Amino acid sequence: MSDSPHRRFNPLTGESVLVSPHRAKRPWLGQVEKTPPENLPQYDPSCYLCPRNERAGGVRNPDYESTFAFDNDFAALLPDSPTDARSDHPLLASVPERGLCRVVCFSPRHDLTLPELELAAVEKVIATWTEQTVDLSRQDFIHYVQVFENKGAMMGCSNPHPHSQIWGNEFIPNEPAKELERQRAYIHQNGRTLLSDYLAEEHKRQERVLFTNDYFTALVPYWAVWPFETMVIAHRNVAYLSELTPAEVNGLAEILKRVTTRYDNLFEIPFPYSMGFHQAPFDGQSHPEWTLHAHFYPPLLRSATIRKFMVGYEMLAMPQRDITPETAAERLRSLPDIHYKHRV
Ligand code: H2U
Ligand code: ZN
Repeated sequence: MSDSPHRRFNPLTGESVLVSPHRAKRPWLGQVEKTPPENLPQYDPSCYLCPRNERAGGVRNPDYESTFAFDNDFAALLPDSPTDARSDHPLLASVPERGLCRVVCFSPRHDLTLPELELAAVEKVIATWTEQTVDLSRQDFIHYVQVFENKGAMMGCSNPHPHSQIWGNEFIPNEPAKELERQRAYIHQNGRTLLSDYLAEEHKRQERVLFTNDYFTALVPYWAVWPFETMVIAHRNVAYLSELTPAEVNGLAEILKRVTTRYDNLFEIPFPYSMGFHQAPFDGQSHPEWTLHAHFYPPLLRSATIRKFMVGYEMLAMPQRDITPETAAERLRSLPDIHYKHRV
């Protein structure tokens, strides 16, 4: 089946993807991307995220030595938006939404990305995401916290200085809302969590698993849409970053470093992606159905300069992919764990 066109179902969202493996060899005369800049300086005086520099809003960054979190100067959500304005027609529906947005710098070094950081520094990044999640979730109007990283100009990232964002929302956003509904329905029907059953099946088959340690597994999901999409899934049934033990944080850091190193090694460039963690909502309910996981969505398709476009059929009908998730997993598995910049 995997060589002929078929549809795959994503049990986390309830949506499907069309897989057309026979199309992978079609010629490309379309847009070619610029490769990301290499050999950045350790400190850039014009960077608004480097230590001691002034940001766009006029605030000066401290002389920070590991991670650094601050309130986004151009926040998409505000804590004090008026809550009374409602629309007066069901076809013109809107509700006010409050929230808080933060930026988290991974390192004072302008030139280092996640795969190039020491393991202890990646653990520190996870600790900061965790603290910030806990801090935002303490606000009574925040019911969901989204940790995410845009990496590379191709993904709309505004600055190569390694950083991520955290948005705390009043309402559960679309993607986590779909996952909540699907994971809930699954545990009600089966008495087990969706992602633990999925992990067990993937470990049995070994077709899409990239690597695993005692606490986390990285794999190309069966229903992946982006060519080299991956997921990192917790082995234990935890719903929040704050539930991770020190050993699990260490395991997560190791897996994140390995995934991003393989990505960079694939085309020997700082590999662009959007990634983020899906934690359970902070809605005052318990979430036994939820398994903590991360998604990586990288846009590149067949080289450092040819990306996948989500246009045409994807915009009007449904997502479609050419290379199979199994082929993508095979390619990522075959790459070394040593970053190409560190190779002797
Ligand atoms: P990206 O992850 O898309 O690069 O976003 C960086 C964020 O940094 C962006 O949301 C914020 C922007 O609003 N920012 C500041 O908060 N202060 C600045 O001085 C510039 C950018
Ligand atoms: Zn910088």
